[in-house]
Amino acid sequence: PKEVFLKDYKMPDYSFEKVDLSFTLGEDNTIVASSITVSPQIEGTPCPLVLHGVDLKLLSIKVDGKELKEEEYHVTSRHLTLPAPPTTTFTLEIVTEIHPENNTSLEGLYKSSGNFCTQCEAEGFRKITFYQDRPDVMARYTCRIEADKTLYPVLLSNGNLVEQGDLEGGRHYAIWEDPYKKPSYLFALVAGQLESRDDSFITRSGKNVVLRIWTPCQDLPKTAHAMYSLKAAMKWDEEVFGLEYDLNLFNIVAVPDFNMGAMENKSLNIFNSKLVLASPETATDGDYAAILGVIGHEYFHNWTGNRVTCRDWFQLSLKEGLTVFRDQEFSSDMGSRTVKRIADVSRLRNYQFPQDASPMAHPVRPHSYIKMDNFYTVTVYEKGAEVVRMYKTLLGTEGFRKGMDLYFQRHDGQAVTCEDFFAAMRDANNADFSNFLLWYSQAGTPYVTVTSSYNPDARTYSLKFSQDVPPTAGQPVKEPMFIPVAVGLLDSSGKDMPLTSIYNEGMLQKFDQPASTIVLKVTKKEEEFVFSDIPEKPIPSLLRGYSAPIRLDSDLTDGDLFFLLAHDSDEFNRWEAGQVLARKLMLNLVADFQQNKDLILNQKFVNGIRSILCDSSLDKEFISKAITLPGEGEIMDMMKVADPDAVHAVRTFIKKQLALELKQEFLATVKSNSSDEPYVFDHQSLARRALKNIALVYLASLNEPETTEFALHEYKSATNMTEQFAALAAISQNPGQVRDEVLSDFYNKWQHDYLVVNKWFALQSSSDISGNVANVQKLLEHPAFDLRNPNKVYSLIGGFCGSPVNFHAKDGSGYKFLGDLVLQLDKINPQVASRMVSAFSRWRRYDETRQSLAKAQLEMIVSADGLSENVYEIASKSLA
Ligand code: BAL
Ligand code: ZN
Repeated sequence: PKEVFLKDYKMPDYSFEKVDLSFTLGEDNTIVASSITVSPQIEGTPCPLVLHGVDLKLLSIKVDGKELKEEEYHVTSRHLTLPAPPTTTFTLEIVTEIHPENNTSLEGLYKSSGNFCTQCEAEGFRKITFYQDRPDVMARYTCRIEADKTLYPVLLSNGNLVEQGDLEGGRHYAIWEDPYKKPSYLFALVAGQLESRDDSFITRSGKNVVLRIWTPCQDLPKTAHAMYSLKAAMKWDEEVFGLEYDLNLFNIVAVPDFNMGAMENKSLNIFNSKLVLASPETATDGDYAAILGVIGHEYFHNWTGNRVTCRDWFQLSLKEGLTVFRDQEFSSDMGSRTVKRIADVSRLRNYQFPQDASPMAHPVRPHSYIKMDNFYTVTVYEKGAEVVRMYKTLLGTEGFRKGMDLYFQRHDGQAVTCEDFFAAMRDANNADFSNFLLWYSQAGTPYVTVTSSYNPDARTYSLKFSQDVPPTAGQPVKEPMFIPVAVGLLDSSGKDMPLTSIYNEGMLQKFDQPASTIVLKVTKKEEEFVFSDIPEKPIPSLLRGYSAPIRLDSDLTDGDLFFLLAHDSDEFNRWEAGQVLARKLMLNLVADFQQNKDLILNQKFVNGIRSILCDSSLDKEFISKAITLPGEGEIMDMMKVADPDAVHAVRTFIKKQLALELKQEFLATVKSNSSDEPYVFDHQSLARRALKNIALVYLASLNEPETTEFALHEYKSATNMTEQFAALAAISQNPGQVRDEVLSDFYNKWQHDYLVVNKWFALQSSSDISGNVANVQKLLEHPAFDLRNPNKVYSLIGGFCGSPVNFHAKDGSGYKFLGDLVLQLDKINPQVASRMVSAFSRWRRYDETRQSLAKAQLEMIVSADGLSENVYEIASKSLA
């Protein structure tokens, strides 16, 4: 397979001004006719025109109305080339035949539950027609859709509906026109039996925008929250970034078969139905929050992605990192900022850090790829969002907004690069960012250590930083990064000391106003910062709000950490202090476990958890996060050789021990947070449910008849999915008859709702119950399971890979299960198969036995006949 490199980027040889598409949709085939106005970049200079095209049957090709002779073009399995097209502007007309009815890759035009829909990002448009399928080719599109009127009464595409009518033979048509230039990846078409929830939004300049969310009729009642989220997002973007919607119509369509979460096609967002449909009875608070965030995310792309797009796919984080940052901020403003930050940082640590330390480690802007689909990663998205967040940390809210304004002023309607974003931020603020761009080009999580010292005579306090970026594939040696570290100093009463000046690299910086938090700019391998006028030895609160995506190690003692946990004014760092303590404690217990020592839980830790749990001044959602132990993956990630069994045993031990010692407190928590009120998705209510649910998980871990009965009562009396599912999950921790009965009761209740059934699959597949691979094998045969549906695969197979003990079972059964399935899946849907094979990429982190078992599966996969490029890239890079 051919690798594409960023360094080889070349402008396209031809620009496309206007594209008229016409689709004749049928049951046995679809005919796509395109008419494109093509202009050479340099007039008068002969140059071949190379169009992308995959799985297309070419029916005809004309230039300026004249059919081309066979010798005037040639077609391969990937391209259509015109070796000598006209050297001035011309019209190219192409007719192709495609087969959406057989397209299981869910890329290009395909069918989902009988309806037609598209997914073109990154390179799916080439499965629809021959085209320069790259984001820097931006054109104005019209789209005519013709189909059977009974089977496909609704015909949608981008932009405005300009014409529609009936045709002979029970057929009808619609013509859509998008006034904005766009790259092919933003093209969309939907045709099917759908109905819409309609609403409207008046923009701040007074424009009326019609909003429509389309689903099959029976799902319409479940779109209320999505509509609420859309309107909230539209308002938020106006208020926070001054960005207004630019058309009179905004459509969202929910489809059950979708590789990703959702897609930001211009004015016609297509969503995985999981991220649109919600009712209190069927969706959890987590689902509601995800819908809010993703509806916001796709809407925000209208400016960050669509109006200003990427020059090439290496720049993906330009739109994704920025838009994730925007959706994170939106969700923060709609709920608890601290809790959202905690959730985002946990996600980064549990998924991105491991990727950054694996053979698949890549910079936020990758240098190369075989299949771009493989780079829609937590690094490009989540670490990319952290990079954007650092601009804001460095420039402040106003400075960041100035940078955004300049970015749009300079680049509206263009396809640009990460440097363009950087330059806008820098120029709008006259900022000195020195080596900040390294965040885009260097992979690996920087490791920063801090040592502190206090000089009582000079009343100075020094923080010495040392940074190291670990080597990653293709990048053995790294430069020091530009790391913003937000710092506060606590006095002995727990209050923030006023900070008045700082000395660094021979420069004394005095602040106009004393500050409680300042942002240190750490740019060198070793660097010291000295605070003056510090009356007593402080406790430092480092990396407040998690101001940079790094691993931080400091000389804080356990006593300091308990102090921060109790007093830090930065709530994120209060949580973090607890997490640092828990990680240390867990790692020590893992060592004990490995040496067959008795496990003993530190009483100070138990007391710390108790005091958080019982502190009525704290936000309940914050408490639920603060009493949640770090994930097993996070702990394994900190070990030299990851030991899933030991980590699992230790985490289970601590959980049970806490439940034993704090049983009365947990019981009281569940009782005092129960409510008969109807479900409302607001912060206060979801915080209450979050706290109640975690308390229930602790209690049920005891596996005593009394606690199981208690959880069962919660399961039976729940009136919403958040509480019902949490009770089910709590009970399911313990194998046995109760578990089996409750799982089967849940299925019987919800078998008609595929989204709920997916939760049921995921709960079972991700279970830690030993030997669970056999259950998962059985579930593959369940009538509700289907390998062709990505959500089902993510629930059942993805869920299984997320269970460290079972996926990494020492007998290799988990690896074999996945290896076999990857090959089956690859024949159906390479993108989904390649996501699944990623679970192997960290195989070197484990002991030798596991290494050789996982490696054997990867070798088997790589050598399989007819393997997709998607799976080949991940599997071969994992082996490298
Ligand atoms: N652009 C792909 C889906 C998303 O990130 O919005
Ligand atoms: Zn996105």
